Amino acid sequence: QKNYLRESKPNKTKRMQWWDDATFGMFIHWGLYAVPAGEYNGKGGGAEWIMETHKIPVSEYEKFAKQFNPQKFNAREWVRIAKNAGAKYIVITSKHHDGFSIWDSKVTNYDIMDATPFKRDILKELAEASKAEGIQFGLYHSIMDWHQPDAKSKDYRHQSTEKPDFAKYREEYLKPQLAELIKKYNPSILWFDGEWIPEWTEEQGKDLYNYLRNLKPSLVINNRVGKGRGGMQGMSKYENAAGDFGTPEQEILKTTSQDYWESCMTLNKNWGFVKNDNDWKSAQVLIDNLIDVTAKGGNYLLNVGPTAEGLIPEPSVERLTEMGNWLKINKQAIYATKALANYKEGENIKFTQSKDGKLVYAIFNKSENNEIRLTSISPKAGSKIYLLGSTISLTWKKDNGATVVNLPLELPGKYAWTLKIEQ
Ligand code: H79
Repeated sequence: QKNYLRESKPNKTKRMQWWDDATFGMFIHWGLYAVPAGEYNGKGGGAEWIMETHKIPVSEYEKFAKQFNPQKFNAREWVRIAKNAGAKYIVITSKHHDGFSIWDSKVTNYDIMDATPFKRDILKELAEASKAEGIQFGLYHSIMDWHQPDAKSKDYRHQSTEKPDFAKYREEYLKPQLAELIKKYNPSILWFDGEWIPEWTEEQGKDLYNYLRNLKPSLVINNRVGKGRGGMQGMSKYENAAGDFGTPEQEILKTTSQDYWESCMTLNKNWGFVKNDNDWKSAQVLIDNLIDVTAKGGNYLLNVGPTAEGLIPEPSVERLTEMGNWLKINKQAIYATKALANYKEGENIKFTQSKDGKLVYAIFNKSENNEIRLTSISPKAGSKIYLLGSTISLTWKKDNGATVVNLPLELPGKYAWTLKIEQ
């Protein structure tokens, strides 16, 4: 057993490079909770948390498995939706808090093969489709488990009166399932959650981290594997916490960070599918978020919650398509870039730079008088400035210390535009 907890910085940089360069991923929350779709016994509330929200007994919740038969599921189609959005990786819920396994697990019968009429290995199909389409494949896995008797946490009412043996769950259920997932589907990322239960400790997290890296050294693992996460802003709150990156949830860091981080966010209100959740973020907001996250050096993991039929909701697809169209023009400013100390100017301009620092990208979502004034960066005389999506070199001048760039009358595409500045 090698100790991966004290990896050298150059090693980590190398291992994390593809992930750091990827910048944009698609999260997928899919499981039995897609069946009730946010409503139980005529009452709304809860999505992937519906079991807890409505205090549904295990034996009742298990019945959703019999109804889980997503005949319209097409793995290739889902991966193409991600790819067409410009996402470079997907992360799907192998098991959420409800404890249901959406792959062919030999460790339990509470899985897609034994408990549902569907009987198709969802993860196998998605792993293969991802490989075929050149998309990195990641798995979300909940440490907390409301179904396994030995996993029952004293924090949740699903606990039984018997004494749960958490160590047994950890050693004989959680770890074997994870080993199975690595062996069968070769994931690039493991994304843990549900680590806040008091039964889980930082020591167990470090142990698990090491166990998994020994099984697959190149794995990228989030910081929820241990107890380091500081609330919903998600960054590790102490030195040497287990995990490779911070996980702000439904929020974006206020500024740049020295640590790797990824902001995960929903497209509407919920992670899992909820039939009457129509509170969709606009394409403008989503693209502004992607720019903001990138300028601050993070990744953006944007979620879809497919239906029990196996479809990614159309409003999600529409927004992801808009993002993909925007990225087709502006991709150079997003992927494989790094943050500038001065990551923004005013409210409407954000900066990124190429890895070698030779190119600066000024991304703006608003301009006045067909010009952009920049005061926080100062290109050398003779520097060329281009607009991404156009080949014409723009005219510019210095004015009172500011750099004033003349924009063409017609800007390519919608939502936001990028000046590429050759320093
Ligand atoms: O899978 C999705 C949600 O179901 C799950 N995470 C995303 C990715 C999620 N679980 N819980 N929440 C979201 C909100 C829970 C917050 C709390 Fe806590 C858990 C409050 C107290 C315990 C974590 C630990 C945040 C603050 C302390």
